[in-house]
Amino acid sequence: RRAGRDRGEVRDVAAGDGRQVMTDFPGFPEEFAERYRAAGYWTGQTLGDMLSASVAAYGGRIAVVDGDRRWTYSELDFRSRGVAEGLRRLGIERGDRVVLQLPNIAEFYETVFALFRLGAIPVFALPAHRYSEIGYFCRHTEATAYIVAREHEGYDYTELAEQVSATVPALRTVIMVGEAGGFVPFDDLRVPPGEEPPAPEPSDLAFLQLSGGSTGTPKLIPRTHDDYLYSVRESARICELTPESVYLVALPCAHNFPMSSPGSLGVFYAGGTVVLAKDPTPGTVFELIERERVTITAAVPPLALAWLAALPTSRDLSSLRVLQVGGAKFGVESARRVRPELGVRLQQVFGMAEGLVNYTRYDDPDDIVTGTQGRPISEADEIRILDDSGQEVPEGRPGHLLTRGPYTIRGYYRAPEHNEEAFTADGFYRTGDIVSRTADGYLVVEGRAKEQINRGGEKIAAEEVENHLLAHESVHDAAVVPIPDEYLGERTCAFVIPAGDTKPRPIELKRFLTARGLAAYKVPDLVRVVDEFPHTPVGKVGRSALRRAISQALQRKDQ
Ligand code: OOB
Repeated sequence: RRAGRDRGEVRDVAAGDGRQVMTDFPGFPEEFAERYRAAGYWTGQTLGDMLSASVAAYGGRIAVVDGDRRWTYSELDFRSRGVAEGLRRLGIERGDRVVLQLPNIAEFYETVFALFRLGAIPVFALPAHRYSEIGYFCRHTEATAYIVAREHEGYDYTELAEQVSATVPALRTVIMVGEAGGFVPFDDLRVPPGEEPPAPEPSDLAFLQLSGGSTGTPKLIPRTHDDYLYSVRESARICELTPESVYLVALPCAHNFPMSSPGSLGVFYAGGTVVLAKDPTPGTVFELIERERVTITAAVPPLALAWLAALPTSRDLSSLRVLQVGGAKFGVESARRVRPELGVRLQQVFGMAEGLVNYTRYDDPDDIVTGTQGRPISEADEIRILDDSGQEVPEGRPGHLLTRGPYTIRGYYRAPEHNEEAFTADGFYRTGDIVSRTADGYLVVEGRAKEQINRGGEKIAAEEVENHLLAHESVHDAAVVPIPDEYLGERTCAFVIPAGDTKPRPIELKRFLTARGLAAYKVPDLVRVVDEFPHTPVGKVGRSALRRAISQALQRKDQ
């Protein structure tokens, strides 16, 4: 093994020439790693080992359903070993980063396990991402390959793939699922399995997950086999997954929630079945619940509300036991509707790709299930709730949530400066969430301190959008803030100060952002051109004043 680099701890930028040695990301300090191993949280397995164990125990059972395709555990495993060999033949090796942008199709799992077996590092992009995001992920991780599907929801990814391959020098290979044009067809990877590649270390970096972020550039989250598997196993236990469980992936499969809370990986660990929904509309979802006898699924709040709004249905939903809701705050009024209207148990999930995940438990009383966002997975999850001056707040009072634990990262990937701010010296992650804690240790999300918009579970970093707006010649300054929205929880409003006498038109700015390759969900819903921004006493842009101004203006309009 190539020590250091594979562990993701030290990147071998030659020292000696006076340059600083660069670290990919801060790993868990040895003292903590030892403690987590001794406590049995980290078991020394890799995600590939996890699949192997399930193949041994449940080989003939169905692991994945995608339309008419039904793969058993043995078949998924065999296929992923073949794809691993196909990738190896293309020169993809251990430690290589591979940007993966696939919709909810079975190839996603085939590829992810192939990469895990090779010890190559998937970078999980979302289908909604465009050149601005994908180009950045490829460059920032020095990815050697990009794997994408030709088409999804009416969008043809060819041009995006061409643009990425033309502008990212380190990228050697673009692999396309479906009609591949000039790219490597995914089917070419499907060769007989080769010799078993040397297994990655459990403490190695397993993949890079995306952060919602609050900064100008998206941050990448380095998760190891050891830490992620712990959260997967515990999530499967808390959610009582068994080989009989049938989990419907309605959210984008690469997101942390449907991947590991307990998500598809929790199901693979437990020997159950993962069913992929190509879109999350009630029509598609209800049909799949009936046809596949789905027992559990996960939604963001607006999706859960859309499903409730589509009731009653002629579809038989009686197999469904649990609806998980998370990713954004699910209001108590909405939460109370789930059991009576859908006839299933609600589970609230408050998680983050950086680590910490909270669940309400199945045996919790109704007021906890509807009124809180759950409690941490592990007794080893350390929670601090602090006021602005860094003091612990009394029970029940809101404060900044900080956390540290056996599956929470100690720093982002290749972001040393940002890590200084986002983590305390003793390794706590500053989540940017404002929460309060009940006497029983349940967390209630009260708000947010980070400059982020949570648009129905989709996270938008204000600064990232502002930077794109500032690139427009008629924009002197920009501030992007959330505005309340009945359905999405929040939408985005961009305030802009014009650079000269010509006021930029909102539609023109939106088109400009789209043309710059910004994902559509990040394009502001509203654009307001103003002469100046309010300022706080310390001279920062008065974001809360802007939020108030736009909310009041919209309310006036509604009346
Ligand atoms: C999940 O992960 P991310 O990384 O997309 O976003 C994390 C952020 C949290 O810091 C919080 O601001 C917000 O999303 N959030 C919630 C929430 N769940 C997440 N805010 C209020 N109520 C909730 N239930 O979103 C994620 C990852 C794993 C499981 C579930 C969600």
